[in-house]
Amino acid sequence: MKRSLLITAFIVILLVLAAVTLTISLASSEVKGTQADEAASDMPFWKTSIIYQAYPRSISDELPDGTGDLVGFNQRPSLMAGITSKVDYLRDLGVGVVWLSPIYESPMKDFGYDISNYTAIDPIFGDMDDFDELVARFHEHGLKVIMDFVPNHSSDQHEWFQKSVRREEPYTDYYVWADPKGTDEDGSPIPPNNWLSVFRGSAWQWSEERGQFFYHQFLASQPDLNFRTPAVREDMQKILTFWLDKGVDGFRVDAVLHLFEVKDMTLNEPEVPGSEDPDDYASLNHIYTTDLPETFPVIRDWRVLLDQYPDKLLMLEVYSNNMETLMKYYGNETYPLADFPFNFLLIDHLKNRSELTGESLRTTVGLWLDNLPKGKWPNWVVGNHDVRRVASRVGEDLVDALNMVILLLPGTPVTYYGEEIGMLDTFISWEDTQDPQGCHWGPDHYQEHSRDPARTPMQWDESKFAGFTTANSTWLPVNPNYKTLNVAAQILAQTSHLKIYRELAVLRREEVFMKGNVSFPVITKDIFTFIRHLESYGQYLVVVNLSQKPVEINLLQNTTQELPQKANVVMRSISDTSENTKPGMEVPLDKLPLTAGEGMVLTLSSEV
Ligand code: TEU
Repeated sequence: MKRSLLITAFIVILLVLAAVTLTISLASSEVKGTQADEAASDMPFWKTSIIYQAYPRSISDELPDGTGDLVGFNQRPSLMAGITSKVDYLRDLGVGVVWLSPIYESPMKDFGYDISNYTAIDPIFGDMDDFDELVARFHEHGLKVIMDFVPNHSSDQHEWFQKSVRREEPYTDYYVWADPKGTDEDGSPIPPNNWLSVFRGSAWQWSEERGQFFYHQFLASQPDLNFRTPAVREDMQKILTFWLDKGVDGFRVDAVLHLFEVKDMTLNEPEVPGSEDPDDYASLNHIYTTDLPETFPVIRDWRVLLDQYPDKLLMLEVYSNNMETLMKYYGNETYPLADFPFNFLLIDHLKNRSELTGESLRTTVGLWLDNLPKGKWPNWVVGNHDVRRVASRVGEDLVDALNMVILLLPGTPVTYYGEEIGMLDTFISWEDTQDPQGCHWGPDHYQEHSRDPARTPMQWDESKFAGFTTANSTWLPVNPNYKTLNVAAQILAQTSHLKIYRELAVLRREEVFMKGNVSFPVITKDIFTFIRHLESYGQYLVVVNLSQKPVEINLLQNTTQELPQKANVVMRSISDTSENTKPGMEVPLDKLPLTAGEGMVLTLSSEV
């Protein structure tokens, strides 16, 4: 009797203790959450969030026709239900903003970047109700939605173009039309100048019906709109207003550099010395067709329009490596333009592993930070739908480290779908090639130019077609590595790229990452490091081994600033299985072992 009483008392004490511990831990996690939210509360959403680029053709296919779509889980319940059904995944991933590549009505010659109706959803993705539901569901879960906006050109199937060809007012000057320079010996009209398409060959296409050439910076089925025509600008304002009124949270603007061309169509662009292929866009210096000063008032109008709504994001695609050119697109304090032009410097820099060193990475990161106009905010991009996947370019071993770098440097990271699980390029045969840029280079050179390898379906699980569709085929092949490289496997695994990514997404919400400053204490050929520091909020050290071999480094010897003897590991790349550097452990900074390509995040306890 006595014994059973004792046992009961013991159990009661245990239960009370467990309840107290649970309450304390809940309370402390609440405190942590509140702190993070406070850190974010006085900053616009796009500064505190990760932006996730969803390429809608390749996220999830519900309809199912082998191409991804938007349709909502509620409307057509199914295991696979378009992007909308991935809202929980995205929220759990820790991203705050989802940028959708174009979903407008389109003949899909350039996979949505050729728009035939700017205010309609292409049936391949669903309809306007599906879109409204996507926005509602995303907003419900605290996610923002950014639309891709493609003002430089429309599809040749757009009503405006059809009417422009026929010189129907007010559309006559909606596009860039020019008379021929003359006729060749066969009597064919000669284009007005030597301007080239980004996708190869002349940028001029003859219209028999109108008896003039039209200009196309990209495909001939993507005629350039004429921004010198006020009605075009007004229509673009109306289109933006339409989507803003629907509740979208901002825009990513396509091909901004190409918005204007000089008025004088007799001017030829100078050739780049030594270029051998006259059809290659890179063979000319694009002084008359890119980055014209007329662009800025147009962007300014968009900024002003967006500012009539609370909290809207404007980000611009400006492909340039000229810092002065790039920074102009931020505008300045009295003439604000974009919240940011994308920072593609890392994409350019991370072409392959052989050129990647701690020093070169430091220089590239510094280029953006040091040139940033006063009060402006950085951003970091390592991949998108126009380039090969970063894990294929520089090596799978660097996946975690690069996510640490872009998520923990000051500024907004942009993640291209699949980067969180380390997706790789998919080999696409010439027969399967879809991308017009690849097709234009022909069977011998398509591989160097095709963008298809980075656009293949998201790898969700190990079921057929990686859980992307129940159709019998997919618009681009699924990467054969999907059986092992997929979201479900990485959720189950004890350590995975996905888990690291999720942890990073939580960590970066701390005040020190939102508001702290950055320094680069140790930079060598192999090693890239940075410290994030905020007075009275502590400091974090990120260390990356860019070499392809394991190293043991002495950070204390090579440092430009005082470092403590020891630090505590917060997280490390999944390749590191050492018993001595497990998260939570104290490690010596004069003898820090790192695997090839490893990234490690540490806390420095003492102020330095
Ligand atoms: O890319 C356009 C763009 O700016 C680049 O292609 C750039 O012109 C080139 O790299 C210069 O060397 C956007 C989209 O991202 C792309 O997918 C589309 O194909 C293109 O516009 C046309 O809309």
